Amino acid sequence: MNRSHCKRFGVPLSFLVAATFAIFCLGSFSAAKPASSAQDPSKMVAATPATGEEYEIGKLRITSPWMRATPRGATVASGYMTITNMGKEPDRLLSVECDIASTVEVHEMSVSGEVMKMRPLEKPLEIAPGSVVELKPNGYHLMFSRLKQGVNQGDKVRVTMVFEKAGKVEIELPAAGIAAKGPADADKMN
Ligand SMILES: [Cu+2]
Repeated sequence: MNRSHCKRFGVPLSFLVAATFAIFCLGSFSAAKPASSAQDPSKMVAATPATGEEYEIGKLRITSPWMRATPRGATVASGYMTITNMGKEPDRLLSVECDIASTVEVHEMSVSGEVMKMRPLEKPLEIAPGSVVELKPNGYHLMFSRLKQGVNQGDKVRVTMVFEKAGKVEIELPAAGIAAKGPADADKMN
């Protein structure tokens, strides 16, 4: 083909690529919401957007990791994510480490009278085969205590998680705003 022909299509083509990319991004975002509450893990895998904030380790998939920025002087923070077990055997979260906190525990919420309280799990968090375990506000969460530094919005906090079968994985929790109710990405879109 001749040169002028190529040139004529240069601009519309790049526009087309940009538009396709934008549509893809929007599509990924809208697909992300139902995925976090999906109960069928096979469906969830198909719907998981390739945002880069997902990790596969053995038979486990970790999606939508996030946390909130901490208020000034805070000594604790909590972290959230969704863990899917695509395997046929249960796995358990044995330990979690993070440079910004002296201890990291998995907490659960319980209602005592009319007050919601949190407490460390007595046994390691189990991810049953084929199940989706959500760590989210008012539910299971990673509890970072004795913080060595505050967390600012936009930070990516590196966390090492050790699973009984899947082994060790290092993930990043992007920090949303102090009052965020969902992952950092959702926060940005709002
Ligand atoms: Cu807690």
